[in-house]
Amino acid sequence: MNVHVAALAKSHRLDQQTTAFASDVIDDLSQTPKRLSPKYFYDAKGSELFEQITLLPEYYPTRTELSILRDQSGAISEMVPKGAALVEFGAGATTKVRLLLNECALGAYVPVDISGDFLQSQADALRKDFPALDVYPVTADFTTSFALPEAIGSMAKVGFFPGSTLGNFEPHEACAFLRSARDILGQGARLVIGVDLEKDESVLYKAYNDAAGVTARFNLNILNRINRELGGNFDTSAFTHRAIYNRDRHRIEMYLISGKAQTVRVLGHSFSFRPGETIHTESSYKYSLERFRALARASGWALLESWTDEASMFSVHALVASD
Ligand code: AVI
Repeated sequence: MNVHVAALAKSHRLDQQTTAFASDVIDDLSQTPKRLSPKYFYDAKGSELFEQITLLPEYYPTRTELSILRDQSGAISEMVPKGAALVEFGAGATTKVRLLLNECALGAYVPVDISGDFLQSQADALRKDFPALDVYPVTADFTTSFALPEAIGSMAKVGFFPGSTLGNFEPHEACAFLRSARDILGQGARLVIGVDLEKDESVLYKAYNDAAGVTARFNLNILNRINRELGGNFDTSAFTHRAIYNRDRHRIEMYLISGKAQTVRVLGHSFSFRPGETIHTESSYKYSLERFRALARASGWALLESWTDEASMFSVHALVASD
């Protein structure tokens, strides 16, 4: 963090998380081209908008992954040793993990998420519906190293990373995450992971440019969040959402585009925009089965099995830590 942001954080009495947000926003808007990190989409409003995205007719990933987990729950549960602890990286809606909890004889469930309050409410709901299951929530940024609860020390470990969140990491970050997950879970661990697949560009385009404009509101909300939490003065009506598919890099790229020449202030910093200038807010990588398997291999994991839906829109993989 630069000295200036540290001083500002002190004078504005910002907490630790908001200070990190401020520091990243000021650094990222100072870059050419400008960017913002997609991890800041998910405040309460952004999480609500994301839940709405998952229900959109054009947004196929969530319902397709759910159908694979439902159809293959028997085969997936065979990859999960009896009495194992299931460690979920990031805790969203519990719909997906419930499919595994119904099928696998788990020893414990360990959801890991940065948002402690949300985590506790999800853990409480699961305890109510699965009274025999030990739930040990861990409040941590799952992209960094964290300690597993002592209570699961002797249990076999299985990681769970659904939703193709891996696709929002740059390839080097995806590799670092998979290596870190392997270190955290330990020798002999397994990992069940959801990965979105490359497909017809028009299907991808529509999934990120939905007719109802929910993805646009989700994208623009990051500017509202900067206004709310950092006292920024973005005029959100002067920016528009755009998502394109970059075929060479196998990724959807989301941008916010300035509709005019304007200057925006955030915590005493000024950022000037030209008409048409972009802020790159998210990449969503789409993998072929081969490219994902190569990434897993290079990150310390061997493939046990892969499952896809009939149209090969989405994939779920069971991996085992290689020695
Ligand atoms: C969370 N993540 C996997 C979503 C995706 O598809 O990359 C985020 C998202 N962005 C726009 N729509 C959905």
